[in-house]
Amino acid sequence: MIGADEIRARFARAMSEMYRQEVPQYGALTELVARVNAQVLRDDPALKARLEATGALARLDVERHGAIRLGTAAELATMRRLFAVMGMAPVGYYDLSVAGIPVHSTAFRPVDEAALGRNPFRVFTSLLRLDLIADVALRAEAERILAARRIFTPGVLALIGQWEAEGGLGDAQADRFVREALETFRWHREATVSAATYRRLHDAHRLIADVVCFKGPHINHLTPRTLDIDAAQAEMPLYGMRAKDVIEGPPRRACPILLRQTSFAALEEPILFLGAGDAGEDGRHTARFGEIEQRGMALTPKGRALYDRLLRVARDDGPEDVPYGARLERAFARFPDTEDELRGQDLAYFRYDLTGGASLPPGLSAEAPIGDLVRFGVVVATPITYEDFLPVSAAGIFRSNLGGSGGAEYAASADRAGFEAALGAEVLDECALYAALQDRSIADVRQCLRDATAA
Ligand code: OOG
Ligand code: NI
Repeated sequence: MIGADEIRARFARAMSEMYRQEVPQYGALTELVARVNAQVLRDDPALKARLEATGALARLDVERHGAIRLGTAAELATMRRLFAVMGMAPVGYYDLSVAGIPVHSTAFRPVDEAALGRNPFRVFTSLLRLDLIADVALRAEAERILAARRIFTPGVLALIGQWEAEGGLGDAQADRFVREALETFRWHREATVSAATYRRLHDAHRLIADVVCFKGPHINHLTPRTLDIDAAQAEMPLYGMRAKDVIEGPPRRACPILLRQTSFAALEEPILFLGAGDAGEDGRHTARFGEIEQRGMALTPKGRALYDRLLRVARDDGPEDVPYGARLERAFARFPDTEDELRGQDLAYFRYDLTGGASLPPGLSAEAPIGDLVRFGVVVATPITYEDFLPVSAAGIFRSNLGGSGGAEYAASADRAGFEAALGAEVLDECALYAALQDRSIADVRQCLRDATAA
């Protein structure tokens, strides 16, 4: 039997190869990021040592996230089963209607530390919300078109069923699963609708056309992780890529938090509409783009609330004549930027490990406050990496690839229950995952200290 981690690693590799063929600029982007990362590691041996110690270095070269947009509840439910074969579970609920984008989303990803270390491949997965579309006739037409398509191959459905029944796949079956699953994410230049239908859906929202008019949910980007997004952003024009103006997320800091992202504009690709004679009618569609990300530490609910507040300050309350980047810097001056403060004020999650050398000083027990154990050098605290996404940033990425204006306004309305009903499961709470990792590391440290004292 081949384990879920191995299947995920094979799939991520195959997806990356496919996307490099489909979108050559993605290949250039991965080269750029590899160069920037190598430079950062040369310049910062301390960072390199830390990444090595936490296993983050080993996964860096293969680390990718992608994104897809689905049209129906049934597609989402089957996608959950497909990702389960690869050890990927739905984490988090993201409501993007607040930003004028008619979707809600989750991220399928590995959850435990060992699996993340093996291959942290994740897919930001959105479900189109036809309920937000006011035009009843158009909504019905979109539903009818979506109901007729089959985005999964019979082969992959059979293998998912077999995995569920038997709890695993053999080597050859795992390879077949990867091949068959990949078909769902492939680009098809043949639209499933006429030019007129495409235009009607496109006029309601470009995103609706992207989801409804094609045979499947083509992977729309694949994102490598950089250690210095400012350097990578500055180099993008040298590779002929037009990066979006603003890096989404927090500003550059001494202690990186959460996630910073930037993208290059979607390509205009030739498509072929249905009908209009044998050859079909030519059209053009923009959907697929490139993105890079830099990951920082996961924030506690308290830290996240501060992040959200300062981001609002930078967006809404900043003086109009000051550029956004400067407003962001100014707002985030109020976010502590040393690890001691972030830990002391309970703003970020950390994992704790024994330093090895130090033994318990007199007067300190295994049950002492963890902060004391760190202060006396018994224990070292390392920030836990943020493995998830940010709704405001995601909306910015969506928008920059929908040709500027997002178009319609929607009455903001999260519908987590509706999303979970479609998914056929609850989404996991990301903070609970980080807290569990932190708590387990503290419990392990204490147990080791108790054992050492008893010995
Ligand atoms: C997804 C956009 C969000 C991210 O990294 O936040 C995203 C999409 O355009 O489908 O990928
Ligand atoms: Ni992305």
